[in-house]
Amino acid sequence: MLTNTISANVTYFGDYNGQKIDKLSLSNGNNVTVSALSFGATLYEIISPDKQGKLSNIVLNYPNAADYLQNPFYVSMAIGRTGGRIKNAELELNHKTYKLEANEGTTTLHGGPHGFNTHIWDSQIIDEAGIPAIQFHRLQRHSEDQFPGDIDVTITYRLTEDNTVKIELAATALNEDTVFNPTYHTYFNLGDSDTILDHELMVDADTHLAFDANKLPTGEFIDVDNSPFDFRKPTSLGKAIEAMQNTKEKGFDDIFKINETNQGQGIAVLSDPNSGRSVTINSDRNGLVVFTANSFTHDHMNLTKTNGLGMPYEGVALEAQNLPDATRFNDFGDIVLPKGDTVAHEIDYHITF
Ligand code: FUC
Repeated sequence: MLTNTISANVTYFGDYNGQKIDKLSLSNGNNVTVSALSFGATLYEIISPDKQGKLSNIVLNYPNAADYLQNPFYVSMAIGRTGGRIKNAELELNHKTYKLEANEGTTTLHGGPHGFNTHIWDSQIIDEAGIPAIQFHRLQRHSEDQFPGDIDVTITYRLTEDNTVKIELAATALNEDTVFNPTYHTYFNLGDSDTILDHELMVDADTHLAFDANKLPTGEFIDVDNSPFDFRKPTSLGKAIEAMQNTKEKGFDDIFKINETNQGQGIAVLSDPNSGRSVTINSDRNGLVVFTANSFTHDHMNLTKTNGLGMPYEGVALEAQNLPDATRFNDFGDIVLPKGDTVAHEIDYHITF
């Protein structure tokens, strides 16, 4: 029988608004550690060896809980109920329109101003047949975020012996039909450099979404063929970002539609040739947001990696989710969670070094 090497640890991280924040960690026998905070169910760090065995954190983070809400970038936080933008803060469901709260002009972004990332979650280490896992739980109520009905949400982190971090996001609709399209806003930087310009990215997507001026999807899909959006083979992020310098965004803040042929061989692979580290992302959802942190600023970004300053391209957020605002379009996939039903979505990061 194989011996379980996964161990768990809980430490005090700091205070937020007078409340105690815990940091919960899992480690395996290969010196890989994943830690998450009860504040926002935030993915705080993934420590991984490089090809020489040197340990570094490969996920952007901040030293204090309060730093996380000082800017609009959702650094590695849990996002829900719905990732991405909802037009006019109006959720279409069952031929009705539900008025939500806007938090970006007239748009609801990433679950609105009272989404998953803004709360302190109940947290514990659980035992699953002798293997520890991290579990976060809370009731997200209609009275908090104006989405229809209350949902009971559980987020579970698992770490495997072969260096996969598995994050499961599960919800039960308690009293009304609602929507559930959560994600993790994980920013990776796999190396020792301040930016991800030396990284390579593969995304299994033939198309990406067209947007209007408010970054809201128009419903059209654009072929990646012959464009800087073609990441179907591993592609230099530095070169692709250079090819975007004539755009307003000066990089990527885009939503790729994952090919239906994907069968768990990785919807995306991010690699850093210098450190030898690589992350393969798996998810059963039909979308991936790629945000290359183009608009990161120096101010209000007390990032650990760059000692208190942020900078463009410091990380790349890879957000596995269903295509956004999906109830408005016929072919964007199903995010409806009927009353009484439970759904679970998993996002996996398999690390090699
Ligand atoms: C991504 C982007 C948004 C926003 C956010 C922090 O989800 O699509 O534009 O900047 O990250």
